[in-house]
Amino acid sequence: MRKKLEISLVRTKVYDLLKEEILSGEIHLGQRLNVRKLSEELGISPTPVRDALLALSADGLVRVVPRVGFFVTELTENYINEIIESRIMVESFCLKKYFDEIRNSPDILKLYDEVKKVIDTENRKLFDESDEVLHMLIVKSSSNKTIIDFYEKLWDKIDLVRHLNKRYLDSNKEHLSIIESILKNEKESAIKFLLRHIENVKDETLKNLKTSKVTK
Ligand code: NI
Repeated sequence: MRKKLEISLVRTKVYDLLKEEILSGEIHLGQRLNVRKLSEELGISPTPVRDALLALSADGLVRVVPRVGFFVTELTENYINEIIESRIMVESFCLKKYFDEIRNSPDILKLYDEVKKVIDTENRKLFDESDEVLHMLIVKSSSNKTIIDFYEKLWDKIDLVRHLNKRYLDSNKEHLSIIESILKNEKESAIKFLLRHIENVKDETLKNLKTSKVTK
């Protein structure tokens, strides 16, 4: 019983560690993840490492090649299109259906200030944070646990491609337009601005994917 608990704790720790290294780019996209090497480096048995990698593959961050091994998911045009389509599906649905909840949320005004702060400071980290808050706010306002769970898993994949969006100051302006439309109670224009924003993110991500393959 106690042994089992320890194994699952180690697995969770390995999972968190690897996930952080993948999302931060410390472990490169497409890089092979060797179970034996990782377990030696971490000083633990291979089992929790393998379990953690399987959990990451269920999240879509790691790819399993049978009889070959584990690899960090490589970004392809198709993969990015899938992420973008899923975003459009969830975010536009939630913005449309839960518009009033979003508009009346106590977080929206705070977010508005944060987004304006990005304009003044041009701080990328601040942008990344407010980006996550805005898109999560739209989805979380649904209070639909199933949709929120789905979107949180999706966000990990969005995180994986986020460094490819270099036009963050333009993205920030788009966020501002979305929020201002919400605050002015202009639902149709908020939806229009959101869709345009996600399309722009897609174009930029695909454009930079083609030029950054070797360097990343
Ligand atoms: Ni955004």
